Amino acid sequence: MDPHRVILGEADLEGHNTDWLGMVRGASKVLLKPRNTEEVSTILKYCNDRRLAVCPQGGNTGLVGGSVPVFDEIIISTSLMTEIESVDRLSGVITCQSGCVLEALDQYAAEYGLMVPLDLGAKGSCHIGGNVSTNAGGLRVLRYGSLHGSVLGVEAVLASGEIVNCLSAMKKDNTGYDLKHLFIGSEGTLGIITKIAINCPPRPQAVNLSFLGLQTFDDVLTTFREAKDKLGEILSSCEFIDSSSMQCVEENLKLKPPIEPHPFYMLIETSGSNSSHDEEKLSSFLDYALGSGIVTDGTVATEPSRMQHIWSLRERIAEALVKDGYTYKYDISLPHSEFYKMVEDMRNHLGTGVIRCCGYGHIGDGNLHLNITTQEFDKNVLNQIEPAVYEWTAKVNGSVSAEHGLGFKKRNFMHYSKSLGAINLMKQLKSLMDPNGILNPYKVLPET
Ligand code: FAD
Ligand code: 2HG
Ligand code: ZN
Repeated sequence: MDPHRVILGEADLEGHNTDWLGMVRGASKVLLKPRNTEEVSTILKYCNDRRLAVCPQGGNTGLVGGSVPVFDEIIISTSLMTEIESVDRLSGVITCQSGCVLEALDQYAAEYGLMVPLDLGAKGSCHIGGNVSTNAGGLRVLRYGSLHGSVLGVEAVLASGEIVNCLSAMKKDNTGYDLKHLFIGSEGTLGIITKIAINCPPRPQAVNLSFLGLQTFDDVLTTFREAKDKLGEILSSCEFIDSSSMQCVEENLKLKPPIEPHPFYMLIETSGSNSSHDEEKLSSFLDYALGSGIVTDGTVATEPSRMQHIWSLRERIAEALVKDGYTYKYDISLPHSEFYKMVEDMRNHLGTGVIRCCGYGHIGDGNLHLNITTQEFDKNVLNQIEPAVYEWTAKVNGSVSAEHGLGFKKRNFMHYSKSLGAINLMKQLKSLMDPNGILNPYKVLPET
């Protein structure tokens, strides 16, 4: 490999040894940048034969410490694996290498009138391989479903260096076990994903975004239900933000919401193929929502720059929170009936010992982002939050990781959402596919 593809210097490795939140730090001394599947295979075979541990890394935007080494694992970066192999305009399937940056891939899809059915705040740096490896959710799961549905094929390299080609571009393929699903969401512990075939829907020609202010969380739920009923097939996103999250964006990023302060805000997006039809539907939904009082203020954007501003209020909350100091981050699935009670209970429980305890997220998917911040890490605060937050989630049959995965930080909490039998089967699969345990060790599976 040429020297530009083997990174050895401590300074050059610093950013790759540290996660996006700046909370998890490893001490790798080597980062390799393969260009293709064969090179990934050669590297893994070499490492496996010598029992050298590796950490696959995409855009390093993961939020659970899975993308950085724990000790001195060799980092294998997909940053040079950016080739797009094919686009089928009729079926909508794009086949590409795993290092394509999500936003760049989506821009490429746009040239063919298609869109990548996944969007998230980290789109400018995350890789499609990282997205698939974490089964990232994001802003449009409500409309397009999860990557388990959109990803049609995966090519991956096992720890031994063996290449597993499950790169079908067919919408239907029932020939035996659907092995690609093992790689989707396994966070680099079962193989390194080298190529992906993803189903891309037509790019919508008409997009409208409304930003709403609401007085109670019950109103948020009613508005979501009404939006599903009244907007039907054109509803493409339904997100919520509480006032504490919005205050954080205002204070730390100096962004301003387009309406007066409210206890809750919602973003409701429609996407379709006929603007007058969509606008009519959205305006009759808004007339209803404002007329019945479930929404007390709102604005609609159709121009790209206004939509972008409104989206940034939502997408940049994670960045705003980091500026408070230390963030205790929880990404949980909850039944809608219990959704905001979790934030209120936690806020009461923590009292004034924290900067903020806020909730926002993908209300359309039942996915709450509960975030608590303090100036610096405080063990007492952590002990007040955990394990209470996980016990609370388990009691209502929620999930302790809705979309970010388990990585290094959450692996020991898996049992709150998975049975012992399921965890044991996962361990058996890991032993079968990576018998020497070289692939992203200390991640996903619990320590004991
Ligand atoms: P990395 O962070 O580099 O890696 C993530 C995991 O995947 C690691 O375990 C790594 O080892 C593994 N991995 C990476 N590439 C491969 C590969 N080719 N083969 C095998 N394993 C691999 N997530 C959501 O689900 N929804 C959101 O809305 C969302 N918004 C975000 C917003 C911001 C601002 C940020 C910073 C993060 C957000 N995330 C969100 C977290 C999310 O998991 C990622 O951003 C994204 O999916 C990770 O992609 P990445 O390329 O950065 O992967
Ligand atoms: C989002 O939806 C991301 O903005 C990040 O998943 C959530 O940081 C978080 O809590
Ligand atoms: Zn999210």
